[in-house]
Amino acid sequence: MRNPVIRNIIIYLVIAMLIAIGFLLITKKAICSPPYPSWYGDANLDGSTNMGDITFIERYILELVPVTYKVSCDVNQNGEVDMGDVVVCERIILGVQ
Ligand SMILES: [Ca+2]
Ligand SMILES: [Ca+2]
Repeated sequence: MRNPVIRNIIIYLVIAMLIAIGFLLITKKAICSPPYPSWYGDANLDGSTNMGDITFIERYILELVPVTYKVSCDVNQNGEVDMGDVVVCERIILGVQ
């Protein structure tokens, strides 16, 4: 990502979301729950869906992860990896639809 302004905005948004998620995780159980299949949201392919996957998707967006992970990072399966996939992953972790 070449534009430093956009990169900084993304970093600030990511930090804000991580703080919000951290707060919510204090009261919610961080597991993948139905109706999602067990692999759904497992961006880093370690067998579970958790905060590590959100970080992994964010690192993909910042081009810090090999492009070979595009399929697993495209959680909402719209063909692109963006903040929408982070939001879907957050919802999976929080158990909301
Ligand atoms: Ca995972
Ligand atoms: Ca997507």
